[in-house]
Amino acid sequence: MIKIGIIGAPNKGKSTFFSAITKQQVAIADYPFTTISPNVAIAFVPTKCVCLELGVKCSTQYCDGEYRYLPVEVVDVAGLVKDAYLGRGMGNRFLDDLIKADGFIQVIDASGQTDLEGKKTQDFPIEEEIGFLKNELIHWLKAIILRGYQKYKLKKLENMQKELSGLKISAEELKHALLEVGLNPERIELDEKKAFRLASIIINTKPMLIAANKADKGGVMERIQKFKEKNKDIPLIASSAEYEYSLALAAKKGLIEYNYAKNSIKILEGLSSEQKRAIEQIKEYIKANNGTGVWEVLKQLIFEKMKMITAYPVEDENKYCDSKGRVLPDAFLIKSGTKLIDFATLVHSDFANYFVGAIDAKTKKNLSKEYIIKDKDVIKLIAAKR
Ligand SMILES: Nc1nc2c(ncn2[C@@H]2O[C@H](COP(=O)(O)OP(=O)(O)OP(=O)(O)O)[C@@H](O)[C@H]2O)c(=O)[nH]1
Ligand SMILES: [Mg+2]
Repeated sequence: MIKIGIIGAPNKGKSTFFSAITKQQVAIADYPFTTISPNVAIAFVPTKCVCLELGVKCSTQYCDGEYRYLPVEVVDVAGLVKDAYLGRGMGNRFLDDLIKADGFIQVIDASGQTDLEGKKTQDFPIEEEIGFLKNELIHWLKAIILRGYQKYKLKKLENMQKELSGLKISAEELKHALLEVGLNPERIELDEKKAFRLASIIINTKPMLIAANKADKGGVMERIQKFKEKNKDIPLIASSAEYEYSLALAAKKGLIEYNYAKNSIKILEGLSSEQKRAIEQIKEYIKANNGTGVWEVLKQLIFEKMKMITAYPVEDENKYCDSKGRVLPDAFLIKSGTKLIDFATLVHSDFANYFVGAIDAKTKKNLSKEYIIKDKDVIKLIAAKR
């Protein structure tokens, strides 16, 4: 399962964001360092299901007849402060673990009402908050790169990659970064400056999106708009984690029906007039902004930045079901460019050893091991009898 890390300075709404998407209750409060140890849970990201196109009905609770909900792991960590890479605050303790995430969401306080330490202020610049985090990540990665340097000094790329295993950097990515810094992948020689540049290139290749949070506050949308006009290349989406959180909570309490894929809210019986007013306010926001922005952040990160696609393995290519007759029972979130044989291995860890062939259930054509999976492919995998 892919892993998404929620990061940022203290008191920005990271845990609210986490709680809103995973429906897990965690500590949330209006002061810095509320979160100490990491929160980990699953969020279900919606995507249009292939059942619509095929004209069938899925036999799974993870499809609502239009959207398929795909599980991703989400991690919410303590707020990062300046010089976290030197051990300040508590950020560094989990940083080593966090880099294993496949993608990142940086939550910032777009209202500018908290500073880099999470303390109350006015008009704190968005660019400073974004820049600070990247700088911390680069310094911290540079330290990791140099920590193991003695083991791959004057040696090859493979030696360096082995030392940095766990960082989820492919040999290709590392080679690209080394060449860009002007280093020889056959004989690696580093100094502080080159290590910094290398770290910077690697951090910049990590898929990341910025949630410009607390956008529900007065004047914040205008503030975000102004920033966007000046910084067209910075990927930033307005969000209200607070509104999404409130909707999730109200739905859990049975006060409303809420479908976050369709942005539909239905107010049920039993709300006090105050609750009703609060929900109506959120409804208006959602209508004006096409959602709370929270799911938009997650969807854009996964489907656009990380270029993930979905594929459906079946056992019957005519009825699109498994051996028990369950229609489209599984959907896999995979990287675009994944080969059929690697998809098969994801479906069954030992499939590669027993692989005989595969059929495209939409066209009924045979597919080779080297076939590159397309989004919303429905595939029958054929294995040899064991
Ligand atoms: N208005 C508004 N307030 C928000 C939003 N998201 C979070 N908050 C508030 O911001 C404060 C901090 O929220 P948390 O989720 O605890 O923030 P955090 O980034 O996890 O904080 P640390 O764990 O201390 O680093 C709380 O008072 C939240 O209610 C939002 O979208 N809008
Ligand atoms: Mg927190």
